[in-house]
Amino acid sequence: MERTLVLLKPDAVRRGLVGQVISRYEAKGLSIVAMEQRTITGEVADTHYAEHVDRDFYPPLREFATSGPLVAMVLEGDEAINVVRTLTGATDGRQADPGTIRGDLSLSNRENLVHASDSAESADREIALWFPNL
Ligand code: 3AN
Repeated sequence: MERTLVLLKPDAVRRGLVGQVISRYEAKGLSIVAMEQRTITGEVADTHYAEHVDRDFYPPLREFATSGPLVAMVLEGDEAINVVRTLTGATDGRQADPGTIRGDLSLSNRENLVHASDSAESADREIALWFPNL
C-alpha cells in the first residue's frame, strides 16, 4: 500500500467539481485516509511548491493557489502515486489525454484542478507538510 497527497485546487472548488473528481479516485479503488478544506497562505504555497519558487510561472501560481479554498487529501492504495498521476493526466489540461481528469475537465496549464505527488519522496514530504499528524 502506498499513500499520495492530492490537492483539489481552488478552481476545482469554484467550479463545483470536488465531488466529481473525488468520485474518480474512489471509483478506481483508492481510499481517502485524510481530507480537509483549507485556504492556504503564500508561505504554505512556497513550501509546497519549493522546487518551483524561482520559476517564471510561480508568482501567478502562488496567487492562484491562495485565491480560495482548496481540498487537501491523502489517498491510499496499491501503487497510489503512479495510479493517481495517470488518472490526473498531463500538467497542461489542453494536452492531457481524454479520460483523465485534466483531459476531460481542464483547458489550462495553471488551473488544472489537481495537484498529485510525483514520487515517493514528494509524497512523504507533502503528506508531512499537509497532514503532520498522519
Ligand atoms: P504537475 O502538477 O503536473 O506535477 P508541475 O509539478 O510541473 O506539474 O507543476 C506544478 C504546477 O505548476 C502545475 N500543476 C501548474 O499549476 C503549474 N505550472 C507548471 N508549469 C506551468 C507553466 N508552464 N505555466 C503555468 N503554470 C505552470
